[in-house]
Amino acid sequence: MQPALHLRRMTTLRRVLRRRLHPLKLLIVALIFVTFVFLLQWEVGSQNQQEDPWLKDMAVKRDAMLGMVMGAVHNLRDVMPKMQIKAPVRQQANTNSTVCLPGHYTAGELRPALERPPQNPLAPGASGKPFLTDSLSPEEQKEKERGEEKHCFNLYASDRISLSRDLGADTRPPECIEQTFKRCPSLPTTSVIIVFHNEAWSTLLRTVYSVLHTSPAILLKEIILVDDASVYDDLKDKLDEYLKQLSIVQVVRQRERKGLITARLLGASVATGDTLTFLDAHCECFHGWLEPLLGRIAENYTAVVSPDITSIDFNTFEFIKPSPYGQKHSRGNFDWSLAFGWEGLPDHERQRRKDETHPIKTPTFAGGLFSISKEYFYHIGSYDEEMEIWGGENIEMSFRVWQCGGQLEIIPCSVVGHVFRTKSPHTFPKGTQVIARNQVRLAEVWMDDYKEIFYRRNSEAGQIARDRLFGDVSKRLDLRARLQCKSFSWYLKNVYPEAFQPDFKPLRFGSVKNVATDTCLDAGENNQGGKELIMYQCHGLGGNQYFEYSTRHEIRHSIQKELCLHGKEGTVKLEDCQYKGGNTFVGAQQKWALKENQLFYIPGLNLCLTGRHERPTLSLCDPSDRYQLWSFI
Ligand SMILES: [Mn+2]
Repeated sequence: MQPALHLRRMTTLRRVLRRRLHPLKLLIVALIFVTFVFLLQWEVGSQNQQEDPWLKDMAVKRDAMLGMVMGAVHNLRDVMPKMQIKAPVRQQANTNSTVCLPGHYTAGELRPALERPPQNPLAPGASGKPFLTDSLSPEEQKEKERGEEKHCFNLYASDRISLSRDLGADTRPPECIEQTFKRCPSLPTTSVIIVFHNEAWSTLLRTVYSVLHTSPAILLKEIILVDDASVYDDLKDKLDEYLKQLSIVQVVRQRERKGLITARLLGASVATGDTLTFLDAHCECFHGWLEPLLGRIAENYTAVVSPDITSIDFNTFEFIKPSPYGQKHSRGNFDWSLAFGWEGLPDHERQRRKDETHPIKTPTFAGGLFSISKEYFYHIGSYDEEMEIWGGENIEMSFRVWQCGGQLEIIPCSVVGHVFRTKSPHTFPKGTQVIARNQVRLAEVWMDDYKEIFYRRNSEAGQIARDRLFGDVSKRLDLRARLQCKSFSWYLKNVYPEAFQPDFKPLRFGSVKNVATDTCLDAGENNQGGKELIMYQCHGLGGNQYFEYSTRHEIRHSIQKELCLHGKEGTVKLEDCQYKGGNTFVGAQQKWALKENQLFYIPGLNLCLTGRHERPTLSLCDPSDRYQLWSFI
């Protein structure tokens, strides 16, 4: 009896003890938890502090301690009741199923597809230097002029510069030169697609060799030349024959001239790389141009990236090299006639970038030179296949990429030269109406109500829109709906808040016709502000003769820049508008009243606009003077 009772007591005691121990365990857990939370707070709090050795030491100790606490927490986890819902285990994106090694690519791994043969440093244009062709014999001069007429650049010079010329030392900023690229996720491969139409042999082949000499072999899948129905003989069989020695280069041909957009789609359709890199047919690539573009896409699959485009002089073929100290960068913009332009970076964008390896966000892109993931290219709607020839496709793609969740960037460490010409040597098969039609298509699909601002400024486009002569856009609207793309006002607010937004409904708009002379107020050629206006025959096309009487009573000529009719002691000029949105306001010189609907009157100066002289001026108001009567037509 006795021992049995004793035994029973012992078990009860143990049970009690066990029960008693339970709250104790909980207390330990709670204590550890509190310490853990405290340490986490510390971690967050110390993130912005400067790192000095003492702090670093502390941080190491703290991390060790944190490790111990975490270990304890893990050990005790099993005794705690499983009531808490844990955060889901983050799934690794499975885009890169191929095994890749840790670390960074070595220079050896990134050897070019084709080693550049030794170059004579004294040869014409060597090291990217200018080739001067000022003192030529009469025959040479003739050859030069013939080339210039055909291509609008100095073909004579280009033909004498090595197809494999080097561009001298790598002058990019040090952080670009020293930039290395992770092996994991690996850099994607690329297919370089070059569209050409009647390109000169030497510029086309120099572009090809330049890509081969500067692109790592492991990244360059192929070069695809797309011939958009060239008529020059040497670009046919001779080109095919010549390219047989370069197995990585192939030519696909478009029999009928259909333009850049269809040609690029044709090139993309045969491409086998992970990414597509579009180049013009008269480019030269600088040291290390490809890796930063592909590196950015590896980092962000939705990034559509352009190199920093530098100039190859169309007369001397000098390659303008980047500066080691970095340069004032530009980004792409657009005006309300939907023309692409360049502008300096706003302060917030400059401050956001820590060094030159950081991408520049850009509202629009020039669209000639860029890389994009091939999958993303199709996902985001490649190009509007019903756009013709050329024009507007870059603005279309800019709006589309941003509104549908991607980003458009310029990568300053990637430098590619391009021969910028002052005019195009090519004919437009159907005239400029093609561009207006392309622009209407993009406005109809992406710009919502803002399209009216454009239509007012381009009468031809406005007419195409009203007559519905822009073709079927339903497929593009479907794409916009399917990708759940954001509105144009979202784009303006978030991507290009610096853009001036003109009135949706100006009080008056159109051309301003003088009753006495029957001619129209005209900004004159290339008036960027600061110049007087002219009187010119009314053409009804908008452009230089487009003015609007704004709700703030300015007479705005807002096509490229925001310019306003500005009165000053008898003269009238176009000046930067004083009202720029936000807290700015219209000054007395830019505030107009339309008296009796026909007198353009500045109350601040008590003067009226007159067309009596060669140029519009200001004079004392006289309603009986027909030269002072104007009307919007
Ligand atoms: Mn070009």
